[in-house]
Amino acid sequence: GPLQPLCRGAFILLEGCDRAGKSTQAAKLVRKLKARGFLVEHMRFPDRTTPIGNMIDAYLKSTKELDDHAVHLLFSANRWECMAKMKKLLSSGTSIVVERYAYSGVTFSAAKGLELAWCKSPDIGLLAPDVTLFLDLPICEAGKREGFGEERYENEDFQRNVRGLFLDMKHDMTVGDIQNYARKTIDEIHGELVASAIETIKKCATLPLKDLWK
Ligand code: NYM
Repeated sequence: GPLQPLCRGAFILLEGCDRAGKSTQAAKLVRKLKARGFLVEHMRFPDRTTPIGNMIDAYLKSTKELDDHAVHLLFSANRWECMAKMKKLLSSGTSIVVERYAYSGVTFSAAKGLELAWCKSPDIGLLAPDVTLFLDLPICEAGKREGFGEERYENEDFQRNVRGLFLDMKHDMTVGDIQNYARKTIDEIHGELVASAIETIKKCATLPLKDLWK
């Protein structure tokens, strides 16, 4: 008989400035999706567990200095080295909830003054997210959160620049849709993320995977 089309998983991306609640929300989202019977894995960038990720970790903790361009390329390489795993998961029907991706890559480096087009180019052709959910917490709130200031980039002026650059990329991130999550409770945000994630999983099940910025 005719072959059943294989349902692929969805690539669900959470983006935002530092301390916006991405880790909290990603963990809650993954737990909820699993409880509803979906196959899902949680990933985050940078993936600090690989040799490239080790270098990035040392840079973020300021135990190592690196040229801005060089570290930008390391962040991108850290995504490329995960492509095979991500493609395999998605094609076998497992969805992935990912914290940060190329949008963080571009905004953080562009906020240092690197040219936007140059920043985007090493990430062209990565897997494209099916939906990008931007957690937009006001920077003054993020600055009050526990741990803010521990790592490189965690100061309010820099984060304000990063946020502006994220907002400039809104149109581009609308592979799915971007929403304003400011001034809502953890549970309200969670509810919206669950709804978007499930809608995306259903919508993408039989669509081909896409390439980023191509
Ligand atoms: N970051 C993250 C970048 O500068 N470029 C990138 O490509 C990515 C993925 O690393 N301040 C920055 C943003 C964060 C820092 O992120 C580490 P996290 O989510 O705190 O582990």
